[in-house]
Amino acid sequence: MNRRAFLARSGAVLLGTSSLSASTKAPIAQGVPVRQEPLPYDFDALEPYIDAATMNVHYAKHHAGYATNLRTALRESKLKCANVSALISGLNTPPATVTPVLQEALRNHGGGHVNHTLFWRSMAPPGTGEKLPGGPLAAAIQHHFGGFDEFKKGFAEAAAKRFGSGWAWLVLRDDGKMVITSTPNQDNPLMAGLVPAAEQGYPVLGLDVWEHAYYLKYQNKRTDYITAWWNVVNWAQVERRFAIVTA
Ligand code: MN3
Repeated sequence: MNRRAFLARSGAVLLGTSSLSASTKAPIAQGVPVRQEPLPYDFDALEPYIDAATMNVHYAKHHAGYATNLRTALRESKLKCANVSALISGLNTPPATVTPVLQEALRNHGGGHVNHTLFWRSMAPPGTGEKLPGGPLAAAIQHHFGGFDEFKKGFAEAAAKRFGSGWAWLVLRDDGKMVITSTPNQDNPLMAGLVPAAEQGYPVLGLDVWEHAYYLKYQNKRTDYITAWWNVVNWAQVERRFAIVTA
């Protein structure tokens, strides 16, 4: 992971350093502010694939908790942060005010906040968007995986096989390859030096496979949740993120 390249692309303000933010022409849409964005749809809008009760507790309790704890950790670290994506990509080499305990808190809650922000953005009410990815993203999936069905199978496998809590990802690596990866807990592929090199890259799509994401409706049947989730993927938004990371 090339941190400088990430900062340039994201227009980020990292750890109080603002020199990159004004001059870059890179779009900031990949950035994640420290506060929760409003959900772009109602809690019940993803029914029947993701139920309203799960959405409510997931957004208003789990994600809200990560965001609150992130702000506490930033305050205790004496850090200002305009873009949490940039923060977590540089967490391996934090300033001296960040103790190991605070670094761990920023990793868990900063990761949790970024991951969930990307997750909400990546979904839309069923039937309202494209059923399949199009444009350059479709071409890239064809090139790197041999087809959409092959990609879908590999991604679903990564999500199903993640032991315990974590995420499955479609990422674009610095070497230009698109790969499917998986991270434990709230780790994110942007966390250079904290996640294994093979898992690193710019997230294009992520799926939450913590039990809190599906247990109320699907109980132990994680694969049913994964199968259902494809119906609410917002491909237009995923294509947009792909355009940003390949710009
Ligand atoms: Mn979650």
